[in-house]
Amino acid sequence: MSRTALRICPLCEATCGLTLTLDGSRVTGARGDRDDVFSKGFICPKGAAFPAVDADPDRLRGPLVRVDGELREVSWEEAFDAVAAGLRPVVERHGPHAVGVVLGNPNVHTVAGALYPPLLIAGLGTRSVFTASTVDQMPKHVSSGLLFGDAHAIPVPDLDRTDHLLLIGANPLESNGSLCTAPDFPGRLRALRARGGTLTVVDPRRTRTARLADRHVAVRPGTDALLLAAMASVLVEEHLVDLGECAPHVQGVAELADALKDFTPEAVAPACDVDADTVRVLARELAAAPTAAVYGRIGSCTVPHGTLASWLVDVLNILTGNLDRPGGALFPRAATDKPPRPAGPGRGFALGRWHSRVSRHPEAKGELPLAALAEEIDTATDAGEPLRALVVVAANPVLSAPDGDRLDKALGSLDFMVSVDPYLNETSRHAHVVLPPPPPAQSPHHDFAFNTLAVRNQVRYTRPALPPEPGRMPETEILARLVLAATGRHGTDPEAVDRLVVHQTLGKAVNDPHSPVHGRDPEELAGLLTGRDGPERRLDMMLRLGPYGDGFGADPDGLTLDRLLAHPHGIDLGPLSPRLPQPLKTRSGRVELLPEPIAADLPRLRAALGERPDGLVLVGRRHLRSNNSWMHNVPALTGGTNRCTLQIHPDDAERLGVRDGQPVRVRGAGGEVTAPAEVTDALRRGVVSLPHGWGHDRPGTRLRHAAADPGVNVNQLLDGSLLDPLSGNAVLNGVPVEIAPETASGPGTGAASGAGHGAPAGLPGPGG
Ligand SMILES: Nc1nc2c(c(=O)[nH]1)N[C@H]1C(S)=C(S)[C@@H](COP(=O)(O)OP(=O)(O)OC[C@H]3O[C@@H](n4cnc5c(=O)[nH]c(N)nc54)[C@H](O)[C@@H]3O)O[C@H]1N2
Ligand SMILES: Nc1nc2c(c(=O)[nH]1)N[C@H]1C(S)=C(S)[C@@H](COP(=O)(O)OP(=O)(O)OC[C@H]3O[C@@H](n4cnc5c(=O)[nH]c(N)nc54)[C@H](O)[C@@H]3O)O[C@H]1N2
Ligand code: SF4
Ligand SMILES: [Mo]
Repeated sequence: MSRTALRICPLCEATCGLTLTLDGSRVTGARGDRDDVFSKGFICPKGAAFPAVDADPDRLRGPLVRVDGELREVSWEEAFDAVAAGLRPVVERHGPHAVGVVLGNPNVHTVAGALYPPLLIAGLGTRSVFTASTVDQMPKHVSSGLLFGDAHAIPVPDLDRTDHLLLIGANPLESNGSLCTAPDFPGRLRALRARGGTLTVVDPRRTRTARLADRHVAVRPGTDALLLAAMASVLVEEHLVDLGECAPHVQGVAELADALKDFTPEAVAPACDVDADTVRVLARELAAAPTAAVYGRIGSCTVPHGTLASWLVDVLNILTGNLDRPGGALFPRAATDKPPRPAGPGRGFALGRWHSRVSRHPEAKGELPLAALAEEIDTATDAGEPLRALVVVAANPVLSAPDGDRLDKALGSLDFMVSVDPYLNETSRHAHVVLPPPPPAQSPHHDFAFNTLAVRNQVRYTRPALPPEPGRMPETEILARLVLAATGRHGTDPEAVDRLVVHQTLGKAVNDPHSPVHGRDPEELAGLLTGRDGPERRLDMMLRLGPYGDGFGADPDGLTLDRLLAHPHGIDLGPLSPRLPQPLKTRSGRVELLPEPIAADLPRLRAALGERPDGLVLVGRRHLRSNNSWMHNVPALTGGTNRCTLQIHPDDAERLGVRDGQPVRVRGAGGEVTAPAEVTDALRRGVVSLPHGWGHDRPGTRLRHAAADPGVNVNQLLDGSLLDPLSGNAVLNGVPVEIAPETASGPGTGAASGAGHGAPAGLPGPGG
């Protein structure tokens, strides 16, 4: 007998509502939920493949523990015994910083990933925290931290109402959007054009998004900060600055104007390879549009001036009066946001409160660069102990971070490593204990992270569509037990973790004069929480204390978990609305337009004015039916155009003697890979492109389909030394490479074969 269940899709940031068809304990189909308040029936090919992703036979079914070098299936109890026995001695002998915590992207797509990793980090007391943020959006956090005093206050383009969208280094037709949660992003872009709005895309590739645009600017990779700085300087020079309603909340306009005056269109044109007239037009169009939003993503973040480019995106929004106004870029208000606090000066945002041990990289948002993980394990210094143990949750840095070969070796040298991961992959194969979460249909879903980045305020929650299979443990419980095992409380009831959080949160709330529960008894409030388990009670608490909450009775019409459960397709909370000055937490209580660390980084940007390297540079790309490193094992999502090829412009191909389909060797500072050429004029000259997340040819993994067509790891071309200095974000785009057609004697003969896992002669090897 088949039945249906609702499930929010966890496979990308668009958070579409799915209607799953279930047969017994299997998911047999997925379609878009037409009644979903936000996604209204939209689904993409990945969402449609949810049943195959969920049922992948290579997903691990139970925990594994390494015994005599071999991973063996054990009971959950034995697995957590092994975690406690592996981690505690490291903490006791070498201190908490010797245990690293590595968090990957899917943590923002799970309830468990939102609720427990902060407790793990705080409980361990480690400063050795590395996440996918530093190969992704850390520059945006740093820029928001400095501008607004809150690293999480990220303005989101008002896609549905804007008249003009300037999109930089993003390809939402393939990625479905990022730091801008918008189910059916492609449809929303078409609607923008249909209502007479304009779309400009800045991207070195003529992407599917660029093809939809009114204007495509094929900028030279890595130079967006220059382009945006020149646009800002045009606004100043041509008296087009108009802060609008946000003027009273902004300081530093004159200082900013002065700091940017060297970045004229003529000065940046040679470096950006965008003519000065175009830069002027881009600035004038932005200023002239009734409303406009500038939005930057991966291509503006994972570059040498990522923080400056991210800052300039918002600078342009501010200078044109588009920050915090409908049709511009606004701060969403999620149902689980912290209770609103009164506007006024805050604590500000500090950078570099500590540093990495080896290269002295400053922390940002409590994190060290993922690109420095390998050296923090494999290099001894006087500045403290190297990492001896790792807790890895939902991360595959061997493929997603620079120089996977070096990290691969380093992981193999750890005293202890535990991975919470459904797969035995390039990273988890090194673990001493692997704790596999259930597949998504057996897990609950709420978008703690993405609702704070959504183009419309709304709230949705889906309970597990299927009960856990025998032998499964919910990921929330896995992580709660992991917190206990890592912090010397192994064996305690995992619900105690949630009880403690509830106790502490309510204790704080009742003491806060601005809280609706001020003066009440926390134990009484805790008793009012509903939900069938600890994580649900925590969600109930967050909803009730949040900006739309019932305040535990203070507002009887307010939000509670019960109320949310009564709305299985979600509750719409309205369009984004102006919120300034409430979100500001800077010391001044205002938007600080030219923060000191930014000003101090501008000379580096000025130096880039003169740079114009003439070699080839590499950029990445995403494919609609893929997701970073972990979806190449699903046959329905691979093949066709989703292939690990080196795209190259026909003129470059001809000059270098490269034919379409021929294997080419690509060399970078970190190593060399060989991939088949795909000659296409969708790239600008001088730029080649390889997708990331491939390279599934290491031994000891259990990814049978992926291993059959492994592709190559683009991040092997990087040595981990190129970072955006303010954020510690890895430079993944605009990286210099050399390429040559494969010769018969060269390594790797088959299509997309790896070049072996050592660095080739003449290039620095691991550790060098
Ligand atoms: N060259 C280059 N490199 C890049 C990028 C790029 O554009 N170019 N992009 C970067 C970006 S934006 C990101 S976010 C990173 C991603 O980097 P990572 O987060 O390291 O990589 P993912 O491939 O997302 O893999 C995450 C891991 O989570 C596991 N997983 C999947 N579902 C779950 C789950 O429900 N629970 C748990 N516990 N685990 C799960 C998968 O098996 C996989 O091992 O890669 C970065 N690397
Ligand atoms: N299908 C699919 N969807 C995904 C993912 C996936 O792997 N596959 N990953 C998810 C994740 S973790 C993230 S973070 C998001 C990312 O979401 P997006 O940022 O939209 O991702 P990309 O498709 O990589 O788009 C980045 C674009 O930047 C361009 N670019 C490269 N260098 C430069 C540069 O220097 N300047 C400019 N202006 N452009 C440049 C590239 O050509 C590319 O088109 O996607 C998410 N969604
Ligand atoms: S767009 Fe993203 S969230 Fe929506 S169905 Fe596709 S993968 Fe899932
Ligand atoms: Mo990402």
